[in-house]
Amino acid sequence: MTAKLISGIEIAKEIREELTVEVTELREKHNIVPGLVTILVGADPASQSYVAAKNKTAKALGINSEQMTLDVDTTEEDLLKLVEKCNADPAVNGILVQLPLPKHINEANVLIAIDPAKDVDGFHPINVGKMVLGEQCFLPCTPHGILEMLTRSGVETSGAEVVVIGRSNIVGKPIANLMLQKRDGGNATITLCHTRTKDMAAHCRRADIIIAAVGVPKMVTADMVKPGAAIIDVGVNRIGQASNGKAILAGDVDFDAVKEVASCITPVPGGVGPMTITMLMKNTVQAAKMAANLI
Ligand code: L34
Repeated sequence: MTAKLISGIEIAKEIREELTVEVTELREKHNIVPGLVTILVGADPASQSYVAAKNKTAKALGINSEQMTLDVDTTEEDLLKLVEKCNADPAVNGILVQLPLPKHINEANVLIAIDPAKDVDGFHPINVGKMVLGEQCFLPCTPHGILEMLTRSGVETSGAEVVVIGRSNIVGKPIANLMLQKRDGGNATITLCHTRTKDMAAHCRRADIIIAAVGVPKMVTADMVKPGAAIIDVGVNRIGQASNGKAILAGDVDFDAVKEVASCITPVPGGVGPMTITMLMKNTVQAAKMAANLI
């Protein structure tokens, strides 16, 4: 069996077309241009490429996007001052501070400083709390993207056994929470596995859907997958460098072997990554509409 490919590039394109209509309408009917600020501290190559992609995508959609790049030695105090400035600027609807931050900066202090109404990453404790309660809020971009991939490609989640591997605040915890809720892409039975899980393979083999978000290349092997399962690979691991200098990427799933067992699977690259970027755009448009009392 060869699994159907769930293309993040294709689904992201579909959502961006919907967003283009919304952004055009905001501009033409309400004279509003959504504004996004992305803040990058330091020069980590992966973070640089993700933030650049976010700005490029925003601009292509007609969102006003500004990237602020700060020196790796920037103090927490100076970063907090910049966040405050963006909080106070009515032209800024969304603020994104790319993670991870350098070690000398306390991430929690920075995330809590962002105005929850501009927290398009959905990382502020108020938005995390609302998400867990199932209230209206900004959903974190990667989990939000995964829900869209599952629903738009017709993967049944209601009553499904889902195994999430990885307990990060960015992916594992929120996707587990969202998929157990009564909502589209939800109503699943969740098992959340992590580094201390005994016999991870046994849990995985029961799963109708596996969501791998661990950061270990090719960790999910074919023998861990039930025939016909749906596989969402969140890992973007840099495993080497090609002769042209480009990074060689691998997911958390052994794609070539697992695709012979699964019913559908997301690739790396071109899977969850592009969806993460696109859901940031969706949240930014939502923030602009909320600021104008349109929703
Ligand atoms: N604040 N920090 C904040 N928000 C986020 O939502 C993120 N994340 C994660 C890391 N830190 C963050 C991202 O933006 C991961 N992430 C992210 C975004 C995009 C891509 C991967 C991770 C992506 O587009 N990946 C491409 C490959 C890009 C490449 O060549 O490196 C893909 O096709 O998977």
